[in-house]
Amino acid sequence: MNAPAGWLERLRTGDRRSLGRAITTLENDSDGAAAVRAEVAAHVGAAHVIGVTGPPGGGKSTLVAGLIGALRARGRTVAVVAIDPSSPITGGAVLGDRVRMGLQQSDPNVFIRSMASRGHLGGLARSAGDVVDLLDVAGFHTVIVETVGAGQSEVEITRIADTRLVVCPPGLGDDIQAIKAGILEIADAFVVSKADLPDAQRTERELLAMLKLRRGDAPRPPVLRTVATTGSGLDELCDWLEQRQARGTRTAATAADRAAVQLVRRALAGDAYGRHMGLELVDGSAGSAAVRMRVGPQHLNFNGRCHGGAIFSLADMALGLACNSHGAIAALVDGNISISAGAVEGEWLEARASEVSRSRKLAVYRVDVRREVGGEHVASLSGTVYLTGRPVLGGPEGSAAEASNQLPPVR
Ligand SMILES: Nc1nc2c(ncn2[C@@H]2O[C@H](COP(=O)(O)OP(=O)(O)OP(=O)(O)O)[C@@H](O)[C@H]2O)c(=O)[nH]1
Ligand SMILES: [Mg+2]
Repeated sequence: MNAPAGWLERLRTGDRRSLGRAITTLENDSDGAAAVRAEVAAHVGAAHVIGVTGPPGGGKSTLVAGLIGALRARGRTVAVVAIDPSSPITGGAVLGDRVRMGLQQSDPNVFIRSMASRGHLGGLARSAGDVVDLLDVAGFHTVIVETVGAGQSEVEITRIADTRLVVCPPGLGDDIQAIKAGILEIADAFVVSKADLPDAQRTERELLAMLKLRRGDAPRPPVLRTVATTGSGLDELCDWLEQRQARGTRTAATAADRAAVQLVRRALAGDAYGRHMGLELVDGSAGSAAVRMRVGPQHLNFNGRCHGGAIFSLADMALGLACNSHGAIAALVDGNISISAGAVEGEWLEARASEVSRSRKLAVYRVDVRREVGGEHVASLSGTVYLTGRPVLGGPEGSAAEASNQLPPVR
C-alpha cells in the first residue's frame, strides 16, 4: 500500500476500509509495511489483547464467539484475529470460525480476521503482532487472538497478548501432560471448556493439582469453567478479564520486562547507526532482545551478497539492547562471530540475543541470526560485555522518557 495521506486518522476514527488495506499491507509485508508499522507504533498500547490457545477442536472458537457476545453486552468493542494453521486436522477452521462467529460479523463494533500460517511460525507471530497493533490503534477495546495447539510456536504467538487463556477441554487424557509441559508458564488462566461434558470435573482437578506443584511466587492462574454453547461461565470469565487491568501490558510478563521493553524501544529509536542500518525491534525483555533487518542494496558487498559487517551490526545491535536492557550501561569488550550461511537482497534476517551468564562486572551473551523465512541459521555472535553500573542514557531516569510515544513497536 502506498498509504494515502490521512489513512491513520481515518483508521483511528473507525474506517474499516483503511483498516483492511493496512492489514493486507502488513500481512504481505509489501512496500510501505515499514511505514505503516512506524506510524502505528506511536499509538499502540490501549487495547487489552487476549490470547486464546489450546488443542484442536477444544472449543476455542465457540468460546471466543461467546466472549464477543458477553463483552459486547458490556459495551466493549472487540476484534478477533483467528490464526488458522492450515493443518489437515483443522482444515476447515477458517470457514468454521466465520460461520460460528457469523452472527457478530454484521456488528460494526466487532471485527474478525482469519490469518493463515504459511511456513515459518516466527513470521506469523510477527505479522499477527502487526495486525494486533493495528486493531489496537483502530480503537478496539479488546483484541482476541485465537491460536491452535499448545507447543512452543503457540507460546511464541501468545507472547503478543496481555492475557493468555489456555483452553482445556475435558477428556484430553494423556494430552493434558503436553499442555502442562508447554504452557504452564504462560497461562494467566485456564479455561475448562465444554464443562457440560462428564470429564470436566476431572480435568479441573488435574489442573488444580498440577498448579499446586508449581514452584515460585508468581500468582497462581485461576481455573475457570465455561459452557460456551449455553453461555454458562462467560460472565465470570469476563469479570476476571476486566479485573486484570492488563491493558497495554503485552510482550512483557513482569514489571522488570516492561521496564526493559520500554528501555530497548527508546535505545533503538535513539541509535543513529541502528536507524541508518534499517534495524527494527522485534521483541525485548530483561536480558534479551530481538532485532530484524531487511537486506537492502546498501547492505551488499562487491559480490552482491549481504556484507558480513552488516550481519555483525545486526547481531551486535541485538546484543547491545539485551545487555543494556537491565538499565546499566554495558559495553562490548570481546565479540566473536561465526557465519554459516550468506544472505541476499530482500531477505529478512532476525537476530535474537540472550544472556548466558552474568557476574558483577562482566556478562556473556549469545546471539543467533536466522532467516525469518524458514528459520535457517545464518550466524552466531558470542560477546562479553563490561557492566559499568552507570545508568543507560535515555533509560528509565533519562530525559527521553516522554519521547516514548514516538518509538517503534515491540512485536
Ligand atoms: N458440549 C459442548 N461442545 C462444545 C462446547 N464448545 C464447543 N463445543 C463443540 O466442540 C467442537 C469444536 O469447537 P470449536 O469452537 O470449533 O473448537 P476450536 O478449538 O476452535 O477448534 P479448531 O479451531 O478447529 O482447533 C464443536 O463441535 C463445538 O460445537 C461446549 O461448551 N460444550
Ligand atoms: Mg477454532
